[in-house]
Amino acid sequence: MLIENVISSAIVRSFSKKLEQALLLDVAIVGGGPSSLTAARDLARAGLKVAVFERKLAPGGGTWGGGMLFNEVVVQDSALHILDSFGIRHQPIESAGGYHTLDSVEMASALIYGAVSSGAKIFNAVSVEDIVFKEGKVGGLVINWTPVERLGMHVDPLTVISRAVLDGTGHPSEIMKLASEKAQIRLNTETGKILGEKPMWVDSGEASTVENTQEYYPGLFACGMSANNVAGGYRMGPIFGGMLLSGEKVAKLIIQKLKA
Ligand code: 48H
Repeated sequence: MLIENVISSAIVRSFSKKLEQALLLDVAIVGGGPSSLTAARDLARAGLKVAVFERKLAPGGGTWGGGMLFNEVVVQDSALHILDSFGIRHQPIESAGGYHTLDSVEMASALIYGAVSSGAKIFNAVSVEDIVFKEGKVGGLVINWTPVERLGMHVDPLTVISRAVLDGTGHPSEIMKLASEKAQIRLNTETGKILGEKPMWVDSGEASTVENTQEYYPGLFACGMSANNVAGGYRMGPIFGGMLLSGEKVAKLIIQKLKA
């Protein structure tokens, strides 16, 4: 027995099994930010087969950096139950009733662990470069390694088939953009197109992030900043309650749809 060979073949075997099992999903999630990690955890807990495809090496999206690299974020009362369900600690802000600070590194790592330990699979360093759009339906994702994307290598992708696709790509709404511009889908917005994120207005942005979390085309959902960008909501800076509540809401909508 050569341990060098044992290690390498065990990794290849178990990764291949994990990826093969993720090629046919109930829910394919793009991006591992706070909203989609919350959704992934809730969807997996509901017994759905779910995987998150995250471009970066570390999932967590914009959580890690807090506000301007001060690694603390703020969450309001209405989302404390979600922090508590992940075991994330928080402290009240004395000067502002109803708001709390928390360590952004604790938050990112707890969200990731909560999603994975509930049964969601996370594929990091994987970029979603296209959608499957077949017979008028969004039916999955087209994936490739991030280094392949970054180096501009001409390497054909692989495909993931899913009953629902969730765009959790944050500010750029990458999947909704592909749907709107490349598949020429009419999205469920006022104009049928992406309306675009508005400037900072914290309370409006927090409320609209949750309101705008919905199915924008049969089988295609958006959460977090992606939903806000699609529906033209305001931004809110380093307050994260809306992201968590958006993830919680979209998981409920998807469960309702897939279990109907
Ligand atoms: C694979 C991709 C792809 C792709 C992007 O931005 P995120 O943290 O997502 P949200 O919406 O859950 O949280 C938003 C929050 O972090 C934030 O930015 C706030 C509150 N801003 C307020 C303000 O005023 O600025 O994470 C999205 C993730 C990232 O990790 C990307 O790397 C990943 O999606 N991603 N992964 N394939 N095509 N596109």
